[in-house]
Amino acid sequence: MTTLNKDWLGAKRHGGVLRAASMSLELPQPPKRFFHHGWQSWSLATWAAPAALPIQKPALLHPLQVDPEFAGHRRAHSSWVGAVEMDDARILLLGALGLDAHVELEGNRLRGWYTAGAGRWFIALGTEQDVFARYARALRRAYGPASRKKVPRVWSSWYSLYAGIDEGVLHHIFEELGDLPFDVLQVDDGWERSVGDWQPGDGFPSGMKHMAQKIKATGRKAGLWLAPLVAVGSSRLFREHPDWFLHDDEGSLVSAGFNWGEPLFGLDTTHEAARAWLRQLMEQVRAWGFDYLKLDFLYAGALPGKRAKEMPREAAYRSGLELLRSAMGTDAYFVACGAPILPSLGMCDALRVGPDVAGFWENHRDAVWLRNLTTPGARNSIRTVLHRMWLKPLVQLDPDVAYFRSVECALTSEQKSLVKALCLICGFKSSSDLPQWLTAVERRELETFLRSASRVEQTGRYRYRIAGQEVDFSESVELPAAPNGLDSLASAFMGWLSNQGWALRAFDALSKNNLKRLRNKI
Ligand code: 9PG
Repeated sequence: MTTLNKDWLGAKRHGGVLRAASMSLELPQPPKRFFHHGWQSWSLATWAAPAALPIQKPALLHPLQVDPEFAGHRRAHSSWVGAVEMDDARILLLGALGLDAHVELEGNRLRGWYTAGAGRWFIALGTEQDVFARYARALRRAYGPASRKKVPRVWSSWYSLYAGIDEGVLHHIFEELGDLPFDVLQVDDGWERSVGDWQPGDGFPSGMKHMAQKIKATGRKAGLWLAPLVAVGSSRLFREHPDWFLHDDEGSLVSAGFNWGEPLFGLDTTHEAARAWLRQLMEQVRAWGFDYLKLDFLYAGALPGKRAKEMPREAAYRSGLELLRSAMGTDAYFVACGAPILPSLGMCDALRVGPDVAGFWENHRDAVWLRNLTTPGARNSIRTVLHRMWLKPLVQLDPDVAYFRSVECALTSEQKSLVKALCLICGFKSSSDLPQWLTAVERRELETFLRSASRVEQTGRYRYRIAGQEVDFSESVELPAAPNGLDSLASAFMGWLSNQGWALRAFDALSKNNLKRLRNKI
């Protein structure tokens, strides 16, 4: 263990890179705030009180929303990088340059450790902007700079029709999109037979090559969503090859969470047969004609478990990503989503850096009762994305879509503007709005957004000037208060209910009804 005592803070020159299995930095007193960096795209990143974050519920979703090994950690925990704000407003940052690293705060000690031996640590003290910029530079030396490909403007099917898509409806939408300046039309979840079985489902009788051709005939690139490292229990892939999936030391399957009304399992990316299958899958989607791939639920390849080849889970994940990248080719545009942050650097063109946006601001059930800030919602997305902006030199940042419609959207125009501003700051523009749902004015606003090249300046921790206009996100990033009174009763009940597979299955059935309703609105 390398220990630096508090006198070190008074030294003239701080910072630099040290190699150690664990680090302990002594602070003069407990800090005012702690920077928590969540494990994967959807996990919360935020400044908060210097204590453990409340344990989010339901536990059933921990593998899918946070690093499950640290979901109940009793001290303030952060994946790869933590920082503290001291009394004099200076920021001390402790960040790993390796991949199997964690940071925690206990009282006046900021600690970091690697799970598999010694690794490099970056330490910096100064203003927030400065220490994060320096850490990003050190990471850039290790993992390379952000992709130099032109950031595409993307229309995606998810945030309008969700899984309720079929080829007829998509063809119709492509026609209605007309000459809106999108570079990519991306088919999201809903095309596949099943999560694990990446063949077109019943709604796509003409096949995916035909779908890609239809898109390319509009003069744009074809995009496709897949979740190659995860499978639902009912998929053929899982039933035929349970041995390709992660197991624990006792031989039980490792949970990758619950979605699509079913338990999920994560692929062992070190298993030779699974790797051959992954390679073929990527070659197949490229042969279909898709050049933009949104690979989702990638965390499933980085979960704790026993692997065919023993190695740290982050290294196993990264070798999976290396394989996916080489099989798809460097010319494909690769968006990593639901992806552990540091282990994805250098492997993808863009990285989703926050939870899903949604056509609403915040869900009281999730935010207050379940204390879960990783679920879809514009506020959750804004909060986490803003705390990941420092990653910009390392990877193109996908903050998710902006909304221009009023149909099927409960966001106020001010909230929509904040989401739009977030996209402009990231420099990544996408939308799922159905042209049929837009008024003439809204369609023009979308077009202006897609064509705009805005000058962005950061003027405070949560303040930006975009094309001369001040945007203040301070209220958006505030954390919900702990539940009390009736809310704490509801919290206990919902915590229990949301952890029941049958209840999640019932939610899924309800959402299927909603899909039918949406379909009837086209
Ligand atoms: C398709 C979607 C969209 C979306 C992705 C991902 O349970 N969860 O916490 C959860 C989070 C995100 C999520 C699904 C479930 O959405 O981010 O853009 O592609 O999958 O299913």
